This record gives sequence, structure tokens and C-alpha cells, in this order.
Amino acid sequence: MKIEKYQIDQHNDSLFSKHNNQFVFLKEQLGEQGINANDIVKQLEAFQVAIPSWALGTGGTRFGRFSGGGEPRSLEEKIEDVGLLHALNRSSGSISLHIPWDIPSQAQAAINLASSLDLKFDAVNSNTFQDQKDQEHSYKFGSLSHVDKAVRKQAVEHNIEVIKYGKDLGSKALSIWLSDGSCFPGQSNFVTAFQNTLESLQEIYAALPDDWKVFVEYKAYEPNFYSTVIQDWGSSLLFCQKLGAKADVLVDLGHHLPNANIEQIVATLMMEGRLAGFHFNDSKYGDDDLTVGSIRPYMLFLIFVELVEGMKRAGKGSDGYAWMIDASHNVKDPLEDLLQSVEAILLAHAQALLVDRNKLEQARQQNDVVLAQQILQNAFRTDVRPLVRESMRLSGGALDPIGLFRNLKVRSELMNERGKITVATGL
Ligand code: LRH
Ligand code: MN
Ligand code: MN
Repeated sequence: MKIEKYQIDQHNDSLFSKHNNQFVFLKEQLGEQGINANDIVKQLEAFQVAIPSWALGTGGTRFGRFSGGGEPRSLEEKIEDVGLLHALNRSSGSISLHIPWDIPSQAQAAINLASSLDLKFDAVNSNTFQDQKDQEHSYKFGSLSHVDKAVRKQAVEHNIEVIKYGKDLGSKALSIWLSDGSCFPGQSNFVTAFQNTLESLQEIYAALPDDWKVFVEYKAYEPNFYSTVIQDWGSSLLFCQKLGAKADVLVDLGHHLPNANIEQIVATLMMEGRLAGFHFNDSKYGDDDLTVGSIRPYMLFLIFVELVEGMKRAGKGSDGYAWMIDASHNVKDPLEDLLQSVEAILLAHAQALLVDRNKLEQARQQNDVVLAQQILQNAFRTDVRPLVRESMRLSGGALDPIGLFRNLKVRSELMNERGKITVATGL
């Protein structure tokens, strides 16, 4: 299944006049506030969010999995699915692979397929949180932190192998998330676990190509429920600082303790120049991996307020960071869900771009708390959907990606091609 340009054009033609009225109206309103809508649209067009290969099928929970039909059964089909998303929104131009869930049998064929769909390969992810078939040592009690040197060596070698896969595909980063930690007090020596992990990471770091980065992802708990070796942004930053300039901190929104002030974490990491990028998702309780912006859109906006300021201060564009969705679940069509997530990210970005930074700074200088809050909330309460739609239209995508996905009956086409009962490889 492929979405053709004429299908996008027909769809856009049918919605254009309504959309254009809304866009022109908003543009005028923003103009009165001294904001150039076209500049914002340009920045939105440039914003690309990677799609993880493991979000393309129904995720499930540990209590069950209700598999949808037409899910991708191979790496090729996963790449095709991301191609569908990118054709619809032109904002999902890369795929992130998880090894060994996605081993490319032929790198060149995967590259050819991806580039025919205008896709690149984002960061490659290693997996030492599950035991693989025929693996000599178990990760039951850890991987890079394990008390046994032989287990650590096996985990280091796996990561180096993942770098090799990534090199063949043209990736430029290795993303590491460790489930290492302990479930009960006394089980693990915190300092030894940290030092073992550092030594292992140093060996992996030494194998990184010059133009690569390693992203170090933290997570407060789960699957270990007493301690996690890389539990928070502070530990992650400490590892990165000890490793060197090619290591940066990856923030997954679901990996914090309840009520953490993530926007402040982001500001601090950007101040230090150590923010690698994001795994976007949303949550109400833990690492729920819900659709981005579905639970706490104001928090997402506040994070983008810091991101926009941090990028400006660093003189970097949005392409200087790794943006990815890390969400998957049981009840929605995964492709429709990913379209919703990407849209939520662009909406929050657009709202953050509306914030009048000079006025905000002035209000802060004068300790005008009411005004400072109002400046942020005015931006958040602006309906910026016309800006996001315009950016998708101008970059060749659909004005209403989910509407077109449904009109074209993409899911039933995929079911015809792949079968009604399919289980995507991966999680
Ligand atoms: C861990 C995590 C990490 C993994 C992915 C599957 O919770 O966020 O990024 O690689 O989920
Ligand atoms: Mn993640
Ligand atoms: Mn997670």
C-alpha cells in the first residue's frame, strides 16, 4: 500500500477553502501581536519526529495483547508503515530500530526501501533487558552493571554489534536504555553497579564512530522496583560527563517519578549542552506510553517553551536534536495513534513559538507573576491547528492526516495485504 500524491492533492483540495479561511484569520490575529505566522509554519515544517519500529504494532500490556490486523510482520513492512505516516504528515521522516527485534537481513535493500519513501534511519537501540535465544549469559540480574564480568562483556559486545548494524544503515546514534537495577534492598551495591556500568559504557563509547553519538536514557523504576542504575537525569548526566562529548542525556517523558518538573530538567540539560533529545509519550501513572499530549498537554507545552529557548540560546535548529515518539498501547490503531502523537508535538511546538520572550523576561524582571503566567497561558490557549495544518500542506502532506487515512481505508488495505491476524515483531 502506498499513498500517492494525487490522493493527497484531492484530499487537500476538498478541505482547502475552509482551512485557508482559518489560517488567514489566525495569521491576522497573530500579526496584530507582532508574530509572523509564516515563520512559525516554516519552523514546523522543519521539525521531524522519528517513529520507533516497536510502535507500529499493538503494544499490549503484561496482562494481554489484543492484536490488530494488518500489523507489519517484517522490518520491510515496518519501514513501509512509517512511509505511510510520512506521506500523510511529512513530519515523520525517520525510523528508529531496536536490535534484535529488527535485524536487517540486507542493509542496502532496507536503505533503498527507506529512501524510496524519503525516510532515514534514526538512532539504533540496543536491548539488554531481555534474554535472546541462544544467548550464553542471562540478563536476569543486570547487563552492563552485572557483578559477573562475562555478562558485562556479552552486553558490551551486543552494543558494539548494534553500532555495526547502525553504521550499515546510515544511523548516527546508539540509544542505550538499561533495565539494570535491583528489586530489593541489599540486592545490589549501588557504587559497584555504577562503576561496572561506567566501565562497560566506556568500552562501548570507544567503539563509537567519530561522527556518532550515544544517548543515555534514564528511568526511575520498572522493571526493577527498588533501584535503577541510571535512575534519573542526574545519574545519566554524570555518566555522560564521564564518558565524553559524544554522550548526551535522553529524556523519555514517562521515566520520571510522579510530578517531576520535566521542563526544568530540560532547561538544565540544555544549559549544559547535554540534551540528546526526547522519547515523547504521555502518562498518568507511570511509564504508560500513552499518546503524546493526551493527558498533560500543558506540561508538553511548558517543555517546548524550554526547548525553544534552549535551541535559540545554543544557536541550534530542531535538527540538532533527536526527537522520537516512544508510545504504544492496546486499544487504538497504531498508525492513527502515531499521527495523533506527531500532531500533538507540533501543536505544542507551535504554541511555544508564540510566546513573547521579551515580554516574559520583562515580567520576570519586575516579578510580575500574573503577567508571566498570562503570557504563557495566552500562547497555550491559542488554537494553533491552522499553523500545523498549513505546515503539513506546504510540505506535501495532508490537511487532515487521520481523515485521509480513514478515507483511503489504509487499515483494511493493510489487512488485505498482510492478513487479519498479525502480530508485529518486537515488544
Ligand atoms: C523503556 C523504553 C526504552 C526502550 C523502549 C522499548 O521503558 O522507554 O526506550 O528502548 O522503552
Ligand atoms: Mn524510551
Ligand atoms: Mn519507557
